[in-house]
Amino acid sequence: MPEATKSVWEQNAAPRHRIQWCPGCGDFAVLNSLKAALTTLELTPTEVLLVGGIGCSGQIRNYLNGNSFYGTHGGALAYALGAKMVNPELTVFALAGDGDTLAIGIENFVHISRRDPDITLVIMDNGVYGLTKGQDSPSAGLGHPAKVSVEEHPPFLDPVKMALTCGATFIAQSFSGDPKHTTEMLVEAVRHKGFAMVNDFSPCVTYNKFNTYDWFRAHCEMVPGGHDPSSEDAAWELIRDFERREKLPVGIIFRKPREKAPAKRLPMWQAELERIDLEPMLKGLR
Ligand SMILES: Cc1ncc(C[n+]2csc(CCOP(=O)(O)OP(=O)(O)O)c2C)c(N)n1
Ligand code: SF4
Repeated sequence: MPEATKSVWEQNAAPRHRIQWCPGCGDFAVLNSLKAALTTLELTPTEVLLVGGIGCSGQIRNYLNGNSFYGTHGGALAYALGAKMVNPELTVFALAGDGDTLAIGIENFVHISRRDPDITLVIMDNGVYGLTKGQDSPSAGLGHPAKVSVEEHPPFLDPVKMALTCGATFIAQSFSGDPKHTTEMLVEAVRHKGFAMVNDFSPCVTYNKFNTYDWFRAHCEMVPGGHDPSSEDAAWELIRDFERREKLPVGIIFRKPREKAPAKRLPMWQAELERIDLEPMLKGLR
């Protein structure tokens, strides 16, 4: 099974999805890390749903085998939640940009963090709106706004602080320049039973000339070995310590067991779904 799974994830999805990212985009490494994580987890494409955001990052689901869904900008988490509620057996990913998650989709991010469903969110955080040609996103400057923009800029919105404030139970960061570590974070995120966020720093080489690979290498620092991710106080202390030192923590910042009961399909939907004949829909896919 692992070998079969490996070969299926290593292939790119259908050839009609020619990769459109700019050479050097950080999203390539996230794609490879996702493939490696899905292989490690021994998941088959039919067990997985990849919900893409709208943006360069959201294209990632076009390049992977597996069920996938493309909705409206900002909606990835809402669609992911809906799918998980209907089919709790699915391993559901929302794969989106920082603009998608922290601007137009911010309400979904807040309330998914509160509800804590068993979904993995991967943010490809490049500090800009890549697809629409490089406007500032809420994570512009990634903590250093004054240096990145000629205009006065509101403070950086930190997805880690947002997720922790709103009740998410797994919060990690990674850097696509270290794909092995990104893979580890993705595996841990999927294994977590609850809402898991991995904020991956994924450079936009075309429009963000400030947060470059070298900039991330200089600013990302591993969460120290002695950190206790199960303690919310320790997570806040870690965040403040990194902020003071103008560094970005990569690793697991917070992880605590989910307190809510595992999701079950509502009986109403169970009855509804049992009545539906899936055969005609599946015919074209066989
Ligand atoms: C409702 C709506 N508003 C705006 C847009 C235009 N739009 C498309 S992608 C995008 C932002 C992309 O930035 P981000 O989510 O950070 O992803 P990236 O391209 O950087 O990976 C915007 C504003 C849209 N498609 N739909
Ligand atoms: S514009 Fe930026 S985010 Fe989009 S593909 Fe190119 S490098 Fe990647």
